[in-house]
Formats: sequence, C-alpha cells, structure tokens
Amino acid sequence: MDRPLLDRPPDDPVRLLDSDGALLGGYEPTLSETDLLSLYGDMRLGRRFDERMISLQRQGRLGTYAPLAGQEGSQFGSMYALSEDDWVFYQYREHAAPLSRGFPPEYLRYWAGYEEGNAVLADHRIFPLNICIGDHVPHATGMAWASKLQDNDDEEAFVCHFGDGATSEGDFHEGLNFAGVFDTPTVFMCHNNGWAISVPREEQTRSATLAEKADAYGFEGVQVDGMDPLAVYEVTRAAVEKAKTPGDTPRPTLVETLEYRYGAHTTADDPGAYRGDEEVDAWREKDPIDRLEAYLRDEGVLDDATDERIDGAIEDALADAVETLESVEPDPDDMFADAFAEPTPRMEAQREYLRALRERHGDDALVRDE
Ligand SMILES: Cc1ncc(C[n+]2csc(CCOP(=O)(O)OP(=O)(O)O)c2C)c(N)n1
Ligand SMILES: [Mg+2]
Repeated sequence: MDRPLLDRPPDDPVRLLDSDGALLGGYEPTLSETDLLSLYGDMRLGRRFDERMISLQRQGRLGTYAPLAGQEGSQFGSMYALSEDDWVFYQYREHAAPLSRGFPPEYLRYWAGYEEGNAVLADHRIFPLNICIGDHVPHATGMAWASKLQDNDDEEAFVCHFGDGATSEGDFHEGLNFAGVFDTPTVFMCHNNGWAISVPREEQTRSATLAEKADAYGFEGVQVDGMDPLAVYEVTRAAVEKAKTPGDTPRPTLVETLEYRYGAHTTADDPGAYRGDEEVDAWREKDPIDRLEAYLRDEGVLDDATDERIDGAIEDALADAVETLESVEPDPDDMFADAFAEPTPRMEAQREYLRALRERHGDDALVRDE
C-alpha cells in the first residue's frame, strides 16, 4: 500500500477500491477469498433484509424500522475487522452488527416491540440497541476502561457505531474525552451519511471534518470512503490492532466513514421533504455492493452460480427469521415489563386498568376503530 491507513491528515479519506471495482494504490486485500465472498454475501443479506423489513412494516407486521441500504460497505466492512471477543455498541441503523454475528432470528422481534429481540444481542457481545442519540458513547468508553483495569485490554476492543448527528451530543464529547485521558481500547465509528434526519451535515458543525474532532481529545481521527467495504475493513482493523496490541498502551481512534443512506431515515420519514433525487442517484453510482461484486467477478471469485447460492441462503435465513417473529403471540401486558426494575405506582395503575379492560371486553378492546 502506498500510504498508511492511520497517521494521515483527517481530510484525506482512505479509498482502496474504486467505484468500478479496481484496486487502488498498490493495495492487496488482506481478507482471504473465502472471507471476501462471505463479506459480499453478508452485504447482500443486509440489502435484502432491509427490503424485507420495510415490506413487513408496510404490511403492519412490524413497527417502525430504520433502513440501512447504502451503508452496507461501512457497516459490514467494519464488523468483519473484529474478532468475536470484541464488543459492539450500535445505533438503530447498524443492523450489520447482529446480521454479521450469526443473525439471531429473534432480532426481528425487537422491531415488532418485543424486548427479547434486544436481549438476545448480549449473547453476541452486542450491547442493547441504542436509540437515544450518543448515549452509548460513554458506555463504550466505560466498558473499555473497565476492561483495561482488569487487564483484558489485549483481548477485547470496544467498537461504538453512531452517526454524524451524534457528534453534536454532549455524550459524544464526554465519551471521547475520557477515552483519550484513560487510553481506552475503543474504536469510535462515526457513520457520516450526510444527514441527521433532515439536518444536513453542514448545519451540524463548523468543523471541516468530523474525524478532526479526535484531535481535541488527543488521539487520531481518520476519514474513510464508507462506500468502499475494503477500505473500511482495513482502517477498522488497524484501529482495533492499535486498541489492543499486547504490551502496548491501548489508544482509541475515531473513524469517520463517508457514506449515504438511500432510503428514508425511518419508515416514518419522507426524505422527499428535504433532499432531491439527484443526490440519491449520485451516491447510488458509488454503491458498495456493486463495487465489491465487480472486483470479485473480475478476480474470478464470484460467478452467477455462486450468486444464486448466496440468494438462496439469504431467502432461507429471512424466512426463518420471519417465522420466528410470527411464532410469538403478543401479550399487551409485556409492555410494562422492562422499563423499571420496580414499576412506578402510575405504571401499576395503568397495567391494572389495561388488565381490567381486557377482562371485560377481550383484546378487541385494544383495537381502535378508525
Ligand atoms: C438524544 C436524542 N435526541 C434526539 C433524538 C431524535 N433523533 C432520532 S434519530 C436522530 C438523528 C440522528 O442522526 P445521525 O446520528 O446522523 O444518525 P443516522 O440516523 O443518520 O444514522 C435524531 C435527532 C434522539 N433519538 N435522541
Ligand atoms: Mg446521519
């Protein structure tokens, strides 16, 4: 490789694969052919998962959902750089975390309102899904610091995913500051997709890049082309290595991935209200899946038969997940279960009110006739 992955200006994005799928700057992938194919297959799973989830939501079989399409390169590229001992903290859009760690079929239940869809993530070293923007950044630093105090920092890195919008939250600054002060084995992945719902990146901060914010906290920040899965993989790998190299003091890194979400912010959003189709089309030209596919076909690693096999496996996994989702009978009483260890008196009163209502009228009482 011509230039280092880290230790470079924060406004010089790492790019290793161009949009036609050609390798750049003397780079040779460090992932094996098998792993490259698996990365490609998982990115395809991510895209298809998205379509399926949106369709389920439209049919009323799922709650609100946050689409990932366009962000597969940065999400799966970064997940592939981790070992199974590394911990992941993620925001609602980074579905690659569970999908690349075995895709527990119960995950869908979270998006239908069942807390067990969230709880199952712990078995995969993934923290409960974060909705409250930026809150999980200090958690990631805290966990990483605890790991260091227990001398586990050689084995575990703590990787925290969030968006460009999260950089305006106090929690982001507190988390990064303490990571710098205590040299924690943390990697901060800022998925800069240009928008925080309808707020463009330009109105989020006067900083020229988000990566340079790391400078204020005394550690490295690097930009990477988030539509390039191989660049994201290599940069994350370098950052994880730096976080947990045995014998060395761990050091955090902030990685800013430049990418785009093709779809709506969530199924409750209409992006036509704040951005034009030309912007979306321009980003689609850089599609991360097409890019990796072109490279793999060129190398003779991927052909139509393999692509069909991947399709079949994806449809099977999704069918299994949907079946798991719909095999549970919702119990409205559950909505009171996980908010507090000890329910508040008001919650108890609401629970009793609901129970009485259901006893008197059955569950039809819960359906409002519009
Ligand atoms: C503390 C907090 N404030 C506001 C919101 C409402 N909200 C939900 S998503 C979002 C935008 C986040 O944008 P970004 O961090 O860029 O992530 P993206 O959705 O683009 O992946 C906001 C403001 C929230 N969930 N939490
Ligand atoms: Mg964003």
